[in-house]
Amino acid sequence: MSVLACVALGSNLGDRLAALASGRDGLRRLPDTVVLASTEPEETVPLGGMEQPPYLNQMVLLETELAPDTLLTACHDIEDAAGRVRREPWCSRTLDLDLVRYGDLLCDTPSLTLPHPGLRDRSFWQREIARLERHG
Ligand code: PH2
Ligand code: MG
Ligand code: MG
Repeated sequence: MSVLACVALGSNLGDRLAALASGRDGLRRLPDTVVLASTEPEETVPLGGMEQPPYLNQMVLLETELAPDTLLTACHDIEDAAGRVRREPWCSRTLDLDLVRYGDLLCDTPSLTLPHPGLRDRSFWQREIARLERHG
């Protein structure tokens, strides 16, 4: 059974556009997954109170047969392949892929909360999802 999922991409280090492109490529290569639509990259003010460069953010709509935890692990593998170094939470990153929605699934486990809790206060994610929903 396939599910519509939203993955948020973010980058604020190095060549941000190239990082987002490698994230989209990684998603396109996933098995049993089709990228249906992406929003245009948009520059956003860094959230979280740490001094850091501005982000480019983008949202991708997928149709996937992967289970949510499998999709999340695949997102982390794509981040690692883009050279992401994990330091403290909310620090600058070459590429961040967050699973924001997985169909209508609600879950709250130590490794995955759906919908992503950041959706409540990230107006750019809400706006991007609204654009993707218009895609049909
Ligand atoms: N991601 C963060 C921390 N702060 N700020 C913006 N504008 N965009 C992000 O994607 C973002 C952030 C940690 O994941
Ligand atoms: Mg994030
Ligand atoms: Mg993340």
